[in-house]
This record gives sequence, C-alpha cells and structure tokens, in this order.
Amino acid sequence: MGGDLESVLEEVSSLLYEYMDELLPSGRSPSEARLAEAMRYSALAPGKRLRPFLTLETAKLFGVSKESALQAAAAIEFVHTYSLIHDDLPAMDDDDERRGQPSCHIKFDEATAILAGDALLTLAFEILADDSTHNSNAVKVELIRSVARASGHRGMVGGQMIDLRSDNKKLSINEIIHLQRLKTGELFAVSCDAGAILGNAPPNLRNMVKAYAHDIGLSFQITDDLLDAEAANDDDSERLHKSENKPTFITALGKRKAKEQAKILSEQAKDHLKVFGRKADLLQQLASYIVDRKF
Ligand code: GRG
Repeated sequence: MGGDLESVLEEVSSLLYEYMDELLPSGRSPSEARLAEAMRYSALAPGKRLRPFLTLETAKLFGVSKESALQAAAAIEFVHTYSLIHDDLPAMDDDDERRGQPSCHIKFDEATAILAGDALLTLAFEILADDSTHNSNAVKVELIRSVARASGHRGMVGGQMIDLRSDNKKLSINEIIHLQRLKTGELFAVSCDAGAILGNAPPNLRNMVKAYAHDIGLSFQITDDLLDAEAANDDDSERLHKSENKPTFITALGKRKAKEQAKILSEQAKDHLKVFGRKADLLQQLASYIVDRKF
C-alpha cells in the first residue's frame, strides 16, 4: 500500500470520528441514554472508513466544500453501520463480534441493537436533508434519492435478502455478481456518486466514478471471500463464521481465478479514473489497496 494512502486513511478515520461524535446523540437525558450509547458504540468503533474516504476523495475531484463532503460521508457511514448491526443479529448472520469488539446485540440486547440500527439509518437522512449539506434543495433531493435507492430493496437490503435465501444453493457467477453488486456494490457506488452529486458533476463523469466504485466493490468482495477462505485454514475466529454454506466467488471460480479476477477489476477500476489525471491518485491507490489488504 502506498504511504500516501495509509496516512490519508488514518486522517479520514480521525476526522470522521470527530464529525460523527458531534452528529450522534449525546445521550445526556436518561430516556435516550441507552439508545444513544448503542448508536455511539457501533458507529465510533474502529472501522476502515472506506466509504467516507470515497466520498471525501470524489468530492475533491468536483470542488465540493469540506463540510458538504463530511455531511454526506458521515451519513453514508451511519447507513453502513446500521447494516452491520442488523447483519450481526441472530435472525441474520448471527455474529458475536464486529470491528474487534462484541456486536451491538451482545453488548446491549437484540431490541436495543435493532433500534440503534433504525436510529442510525434515519439519522443519516436527517443529516443529508440538513441546510449544511448543500445550499441547493435539488442537489439534496438527488443525494437523498440516490442514498435511499442504494440502501433499499434495489440495493443493500435487496442484496441481503438474496444472500439470506442463497444458503446451500449453487449460484452461477452472474447471480453472485448480481447479489454482491446489490449487497455491497451499491453503497460503494453511492459513496463515490455523493461527491459527484454535491459537485454538480456532468452525467458522464458521474458514470465514471460510479463505474470505478462498482469495480472496486466487486474486487473488495472477492478479496473478502479470499480472506474468509484463508481464515478457514488458519482458524481465525472473527472471520471464521457461517460462510461454509454460502455461495461465494471462491465456490464459483476457485481461489486462483478469483484472485486473478480481483486484480483485473482493480485495473479496470483505475482505467475509469484516467479522465481525472493526477487528482485521482489516491482513488487509484485505493483500488490496489483493496486487493492487497490482509484484513
Ligand atoms: C442488514 C440491510 C442489511 C444489510 C447487511 C453490508 C451487509 C449487508 C452485511 C455485512 C456483512 C459482510 C461481512 C459483508 C461483506 C462485505 C462487507 C460489507 C464488509 C464490511 O465492510 P467493511 O469491511 O467494514 O468496510 P468496516 O468495519 O471496516 O467498516
């Protein structure tokens, strides 16, 4: 990984921590204390903050103000955090650990985890609609529409539904691509699109950053499947969960081809950014980082 990218990802993490800390409820009143504590526990836990990084970097390509970009970045990270909290619940993936700590429903309880997820999702849209996100209502409506679409039945929730129904099934490679494009790809795509929307980018450039995001989204997922497969060999308990019965890129392609495909997608992603020249250097580096990562 390039030194530049490593330090920028660290900067994004601390910037986001402070920004989200301000946006999250303080929980000072006793009636909201438990819900606020659960929201803060999950949202402020150490994630990689890849989606905020994508929003902040694409926003730079289109001359968006830092405040607008941070508003969108924090909102999308809250949507992502809600999805992780709900994904860990016993009714879904049933995971006891997340981001190196007990999952929200283990630390609190299931009802609190469901409500903390719901509250983070709705807080995200309150943030996007805020005056400080953009001075044009038309821009805000387009942003809200795009984030809602990427999160809902045509995006992440739809992908999760297909995933839950695919246990013990043999899916074709195209079906796996479709599932993953919805489950993780659409949120990656809107993380980039948000920067373009806020910067009133022309449709061709919006499409370029979305195409980049879709390619890195798939290469991210293939790498995730490879890391899961390696964890199964190494007995890495946090990663070693119920992936055995799931159709993955590894079950469809085998390890060698999956690795090749992740690299091809990463190179393809970089090609989409050529039009932006050196301004997109960090986004280019991220495409490589995603396939080379070890966690
Ligand atoms: C419950 C509506 C709903 C959706 C859940 C995102 C998701 C859909 C489930 C997460 C399960 C999972 C491990 C998916 C694989 C890829 C992925 C999204 C991993 C988590 O994202 P990272 O690695 O997480 O960016 P951090 O913690 O770094 O933010």
